[in-house]
Amino acid sequence: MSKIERLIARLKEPRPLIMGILNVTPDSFSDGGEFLEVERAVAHALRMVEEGAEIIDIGGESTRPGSDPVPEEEQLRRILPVIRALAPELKGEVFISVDTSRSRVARAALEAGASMINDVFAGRDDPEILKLAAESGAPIVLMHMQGTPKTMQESPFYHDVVAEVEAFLKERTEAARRAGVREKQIVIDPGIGFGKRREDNLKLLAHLDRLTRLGYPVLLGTSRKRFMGALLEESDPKRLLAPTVATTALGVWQGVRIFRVHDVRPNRQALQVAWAILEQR
Ligand code: HH2
Repeated sequence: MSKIERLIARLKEPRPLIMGILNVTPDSFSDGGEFLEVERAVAHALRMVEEGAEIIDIGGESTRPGSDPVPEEEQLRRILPVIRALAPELKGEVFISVDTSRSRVARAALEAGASMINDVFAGRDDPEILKLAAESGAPIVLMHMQGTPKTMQESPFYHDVVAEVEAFLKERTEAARRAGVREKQIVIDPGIGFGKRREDNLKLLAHLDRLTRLGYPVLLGTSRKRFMGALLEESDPKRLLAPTVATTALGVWQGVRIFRVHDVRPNRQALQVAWAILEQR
C-alpha cells in the first residue's frame, strides 16, 4: 500500500485523530516566527508526533484575518526544505499535509513527501488543485470561508449559518467530484473563524453533527482561535488551551474525525477520553 492509500485507510476508521499545526510563517496569529528555521520546524513536528499527532499540517502562508496572500515562490521557499527534511524522519503511520490553496505549491509538496492537501479555499482560489487531488489520489480538505482572509472579518453575515455552511460544503464536494476527486479522498471543514461572527462559530460548534452526517470525515480547527478569546476576555491566544480542549471533546462527541491543533498532547488526551466514553454508548 502506498502512503496515500494508508492515509485514506486511516481516514476511513471512525477513531478520531490529531493533526498538529506547523506554521512556517513569520506572522501566524499565535505562533508566527517560531518555526521559520528548518531545524526548529522539524524538531517541533517530531515533538508533536511524539505527543500523538498522526498528521502534520505544514503551511507557509498565514490566513489570519487581514492577511495578504503569500506568493507561491515564497510559500515553496518556506515549506519545501521542511517537508524534505521531515518526511524521511516520519516512521510508521504519520503523514504530512500541506496547507495551501495553490496547486503548484501542493504539487511540489506532494512530490517532496506530503500525502494530503489542506485547502482553506476549497478549490476556489486555484481550481487546478482539485485536478491535482484527482490525479494524485491524495486526500483533500475542503473548508468553508465567507470572503477572503484579507476581508473576511469585516462584516460576515448569515441568515442560517449551519444551513449555509452545509450547502457550501455540498457544492464544493460536488465540484471536487466533477474534477475527478473520489469520495474517499474528501474531508470537509466548517472553517471556524473564517468569515464568521462569534455566534456563528458557536452555532457551528453546536451543530457539528449536521456536518458529520454528510458522510465525509469532518476536520475541526478551533485551536487558540479568537472567538474563544472574545468570550473569555483573553487576548493571549496561548492562554486558550483549556477552551480548545473543551471544543475537542465536544467535537469527538459529534463525530468529528480530525482535530487541527497547536497543542497536541492535551488535545490528544481529551480526544482519547471522549472517544472511550463515546464508545460506551
Ligand atoms: N485554520 C487556520 C489555518 N488553516 N485549515 C483548516 N482546514 N481548518 C482551519 O480551521 C484552519 C486551517 C488558521 O490557524 P493557524 O494556522 O494557527 O493560523 P494562521 O492562519 O495565522 O497561520
